[in-house]
Amino acid sequence: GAPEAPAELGGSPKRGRWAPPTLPTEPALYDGPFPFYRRPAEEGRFSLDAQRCYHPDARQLRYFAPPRAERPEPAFDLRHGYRDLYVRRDEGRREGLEHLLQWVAGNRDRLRAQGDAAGRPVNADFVTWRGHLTKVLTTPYESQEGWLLAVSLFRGTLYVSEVETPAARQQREQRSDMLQELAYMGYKFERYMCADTPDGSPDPTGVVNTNEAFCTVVRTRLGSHSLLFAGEVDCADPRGAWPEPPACYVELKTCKELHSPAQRRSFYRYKLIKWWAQSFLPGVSRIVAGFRAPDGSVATLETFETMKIFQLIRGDRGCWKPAVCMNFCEAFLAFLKKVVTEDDPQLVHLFAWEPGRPVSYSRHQGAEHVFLPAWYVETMSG
Ligand code: 0WD
Ligand code: CA
Repeated sequence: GAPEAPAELGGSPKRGRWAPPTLPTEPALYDGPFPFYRRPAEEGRFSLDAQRCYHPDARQLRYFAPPRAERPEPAFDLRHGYRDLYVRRDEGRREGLEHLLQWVAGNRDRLRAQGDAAGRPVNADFVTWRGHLTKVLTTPYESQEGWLLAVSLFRGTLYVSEVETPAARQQREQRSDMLQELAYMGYKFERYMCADTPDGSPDPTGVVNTNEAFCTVVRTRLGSHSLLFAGEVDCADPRGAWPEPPACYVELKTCKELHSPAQRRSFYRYKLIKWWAQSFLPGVSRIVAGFRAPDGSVATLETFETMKIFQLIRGDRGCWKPAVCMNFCEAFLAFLKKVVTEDDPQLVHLFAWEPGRPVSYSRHQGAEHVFLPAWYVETMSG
């Protein structure tokens, strides 16, 4: 069964005064059997074009077209185009759940027709971005970056939307040119690995525009929590072992080349946890990594099957455990259900976490932090 409810969950009386409950994050508290996680099913797709405009279709989906050899020949030059062929998304524009809500609103008749015992317009306990859940999954093992998640209950569904922490904002605004180039190299790698058509070949000469995105919307269940979330995916493999979405999707990553067993172990411990969580959540079956050489070329390609990653880390005592990540996520979702009980899109509970501390929350009524747009509340109330 599930791990025991942590002692702190009931709220700890401090000198007789009631203190709001918190949720501890220590891995040992969540070490238990892997919880029930239903195989994710694709519920829909949408695209964002070069101008960041929403389209309810798969026009931005690209196709996996890797080179034959593990060592690409001719070499991929990941730095090519950084100065002159790069159109960057305006990251200062906080989009929140906007595009996902556009998809929900556009599919409201179908979502309603799915039938919901509770009579909700959206037949799910939680609606959010996959990236937000990735952060929750990795929390028990994270020691660097905290998070802030805003939560509102609206017509029976909990909406979860990230708020940028002051530290993350500062980091984003002061990102060095070197880090920006590294981010570019990740996108450029996609251009070398993907084609625009199922039978096409990559054309890495064009512009990299990070406004463009293809997103899958999946439905799944973790323990007693039904989830509807969207995630950006890099490409689909029409010829792979799993031709159906979401298993046909391939996640592309770049990483500094590994030179020693110690470096590889550190990669498994600190980086692979994030890659695993991100792809496991929506049922993406493969992650293809390009390991970068110092000159900005790809030295080797390596494929990680999402479902086999736990075998790579199992032998390393003190390494992360997938079950801990999932049990913590289940406990966190239960915590949200327990705390956020008033159905009101104007009411926001802000859940905050910093490494070394438990998850805490604060309550905000009206204007401040409200994230469900008026158009969405109106559309879904009709
Ligand atoms: O405005 C916001 N607060 C956020 C917007 C926070 C998180 C995501 N987003 C947007 C992204 O721009 C994208 O449209 O949501 C969509 C992706 O959501 P997701 O799949 O839930 O996010 P995640 O799993 O963190 O990222 C998936 C991919 C990334 O791939 P890598 O390999 O780097 O993990 O989405 C892209 C990126 O390619 N991506 C972004 N691209 C530009 N700016 C960003 C970003 N801030 N975040 C993710
Ligand atoms: Ca990627």
